[in-house]
Amino acid sequence: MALERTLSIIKPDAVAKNVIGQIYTRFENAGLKIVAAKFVQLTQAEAEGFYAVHKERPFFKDLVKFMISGPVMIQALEGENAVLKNRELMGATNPKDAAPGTIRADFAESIDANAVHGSDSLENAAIEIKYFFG
Ligand code: RTP
Ligand code: MG
Repeated sequence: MALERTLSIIKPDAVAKNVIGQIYTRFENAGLKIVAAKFVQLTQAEAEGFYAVHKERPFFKDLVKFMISGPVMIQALEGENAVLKNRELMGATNPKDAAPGTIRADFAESIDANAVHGSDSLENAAIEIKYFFG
């Protein structure tokens, strides 16, 4: 087991639904510690830069538009196997495919408004934490 850090974003839909606390409780119950956090309105440039890996994908424009549609809560989570553990808590990208009891199954509406982001690898986690927290 390895102590890892991962980047998590509570997206505008979940912030608007007032479920930041419920999502934080899931992190805490899974042994993930919040070691940095900020509540921000992303600019278009920040959202485009963050999701740059997807810039050629057909959904890129809608994804950026959604991510700047309201404030987001950004946090770095630390714990044993934090990257995978957070992805398990989140559930599948499309909430229709997300396992019962996952964040996306319980709080997300659609593949676009899907409540949370989580780093998908340890390497990307380091890049994403640096992107938002320096
Ligand atoms: P995220 O990066 O936000 O944690 O989500 P993810 O790893 O589960 O999914 P990813 O493939 O990285 O896609 C990033 C976000 O783009 C939107 N998306 N839309 N319409 C589509 O086919 C589609 N595919 C992806 C989702 O909102 C996804 O969270
Ligand atoms: Mg992703």
